[in-house]
Amino acid sequence: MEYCIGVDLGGTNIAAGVVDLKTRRIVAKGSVKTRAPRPSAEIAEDIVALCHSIAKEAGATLASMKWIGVATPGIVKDGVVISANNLRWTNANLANDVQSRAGVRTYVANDANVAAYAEALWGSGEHKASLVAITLGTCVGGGIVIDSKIWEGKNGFAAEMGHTIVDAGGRECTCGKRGCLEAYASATALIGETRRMMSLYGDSIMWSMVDGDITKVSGTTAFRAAAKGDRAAQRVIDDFIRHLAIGVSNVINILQPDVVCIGGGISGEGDNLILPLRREIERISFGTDGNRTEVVAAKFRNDAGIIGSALLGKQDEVAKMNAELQSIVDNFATGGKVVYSEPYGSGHINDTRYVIVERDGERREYILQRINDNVFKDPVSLMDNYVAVTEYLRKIITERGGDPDRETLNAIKTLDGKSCYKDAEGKYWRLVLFVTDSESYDKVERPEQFYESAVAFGNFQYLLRDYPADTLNETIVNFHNTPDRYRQLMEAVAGDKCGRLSEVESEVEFAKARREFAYTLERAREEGRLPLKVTHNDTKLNNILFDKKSGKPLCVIDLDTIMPGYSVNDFGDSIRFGATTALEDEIDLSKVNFDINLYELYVKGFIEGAKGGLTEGELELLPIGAIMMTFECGMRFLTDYLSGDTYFRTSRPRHNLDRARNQFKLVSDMEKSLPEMHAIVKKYSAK
Ligand code: ADP
Ligand code: GN1
Ligand code: MG
Repeated sequence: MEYCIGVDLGGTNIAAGVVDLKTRRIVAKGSVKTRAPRPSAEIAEDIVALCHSIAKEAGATLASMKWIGVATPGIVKDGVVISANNLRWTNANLANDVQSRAGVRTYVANDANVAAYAEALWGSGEHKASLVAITLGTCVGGGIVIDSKIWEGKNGFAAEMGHTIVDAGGRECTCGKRGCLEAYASATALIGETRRMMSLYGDSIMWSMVDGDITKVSGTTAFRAAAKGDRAAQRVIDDFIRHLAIGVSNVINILQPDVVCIGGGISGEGDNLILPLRREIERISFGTDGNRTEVVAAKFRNDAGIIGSALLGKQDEVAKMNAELQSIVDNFATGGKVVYSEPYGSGHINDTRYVIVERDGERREYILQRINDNVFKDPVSLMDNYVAVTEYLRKIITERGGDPDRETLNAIKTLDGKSCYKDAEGKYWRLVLFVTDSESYDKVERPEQFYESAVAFGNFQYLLRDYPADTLNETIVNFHNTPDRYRQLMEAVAGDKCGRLSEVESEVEFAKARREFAYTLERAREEGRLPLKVTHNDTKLNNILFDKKSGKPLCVIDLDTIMPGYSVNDFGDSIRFGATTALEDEIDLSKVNFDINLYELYVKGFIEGAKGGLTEGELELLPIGAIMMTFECGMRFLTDYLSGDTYFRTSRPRHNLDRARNQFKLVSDMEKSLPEMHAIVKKYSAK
């Protein structure tokens, strides 16, 4: 659970929400009246009470929150509200007032900065290094985020875009100066101008739109009328966009950010606003075509305050993480500045991060992985396999005119020519080209997708049919030796290190009843009915990357366990993960059922992909491989549960036990379907 709280402190209401950083959802929400003006300590009391109540509603406690973030009006520097007119505060140490009462690390920032932060991390600035947000509301606010950090300026006054001057000596602004952007581009200004033009043009259709009542004019009136060809309205809009474009262009010419995002109520106009605004900005600002600052409408509206403030703690986290990752990336040949990083994927073994690295003004995407040295005892010989196999595949892909940067993995060499970097603590890291525009799935989303993944895994084996098996290192000894996995389970049962045995007795019985079965493939091998081949050994659906555009399989990944093995196990591992109605993590076993239709699709694809490369013995043993891998995986989860969850990554208590039960449920289903499973293999191998 990664929960934190975002508080949106306004002049009238205090709204707060518990935000789940993993799912990006607000899981509980609440609000109370601000009753300003009151001292910061009093308001902090109410904020903390509200935080307690929403934490409870989210099924958690305040103490379990990672942090609290608060968005406040006014000028803020390092958690202190220097001044806030509508709260009547000067130098209020709100961060401290909340933190000391809540006992949870608290961050405070200006509300426009917070809205910019939501947008930068989870909105239009996601994966970008810099974003400037301009909020068009009653006032015009702004926020600057660079490398996931809000720029407050030396005194907290930064990003006051509304008071940059777009017309020297022009309209009077509420701040007392003349010609400020706010006097032209706020909702207030837009409404004022709409009314003024209506007074000048009695024949404007805007009059009928407001039933002749000028007090009914809103920020959308002129936009709607202009879309219908009303000239007076068009003049309002042109004037509005011209000034806004000057304001935005000034920002672009100074900062050249990746993104400028326009928020606030008026941004709801969408393309009616953004398209002409972009045209005008392109005309008057610097930038090269194809590589200009993007100008977009904000993704977040009402929840920007809660989401953005809930994310405030990321500033410290990201800075720390980037510094750590930087010291790793610096050792690779195509190093550069780490401008972005985030945990990535749902693998159970390695520590995987997506990173963006900038070098010579160009950004490149990578996957940076800390190789799990608890699982892989010799990461260097693992990387020898990895590099040898990927170079072999690269050649084949290049020869047949494919894209070797996307159709296979590519490890970047370290400065001293090695394929992974060993840090001062003895941890091993690899940097791999990120396969662009790709995604992986934890569950089959479309049946054809499963069929296609079967062709891809079958074909992967086919491509490696001539690869010299004896040159490969065994990265995990006895990896898919099921009798040995059974032995390990019995050892864990006998040791009962964590006192969990009483909880899993029926699962242990389930395994014991299949002791003989565990030997089936090893016996077939001894009897010469099952050849050893170069196999992948971890053929879960999420170890294939699909092209985001075409939806087709692009690249087989997770090459840590390429070793001599049985093709029927590669087949079986895909079945246990994919030919089911639920995720591997599903707790409700009534939802976990073997899906024979998906099984059939996979059989068809795997046999096709193998291009006649499967022997009669292998074909006959495919259904056994499916049950074997499911049984083996269930035993592995159970063993790990009994041993204290040291192998597979878990994110909740009993996670491995739930997974074991899930797999055993599938084993039972498959056992019942075995005759049908054989018949299906026959159907497709006869062709
Ligand atoms: P694990 O052994 O922990 O499963 P993986 O190597 O499979 O580690 O990586 C975990 C996840 O990261 C994958 O399921 C995939 O979503 C993503 N991933 C890994 N390598 C790449 C890559 N080169 N490009 C894009 N995504 C990748
Ligand atoms: C692990 O690495 P990942 O998450 O793709 C495991 C597989 C298991 C699988 C269960 C090296 O796969 O063997 O079948 O979890 N990989 C290793 O989901 O042990
Ligand atoms: Mg994986």
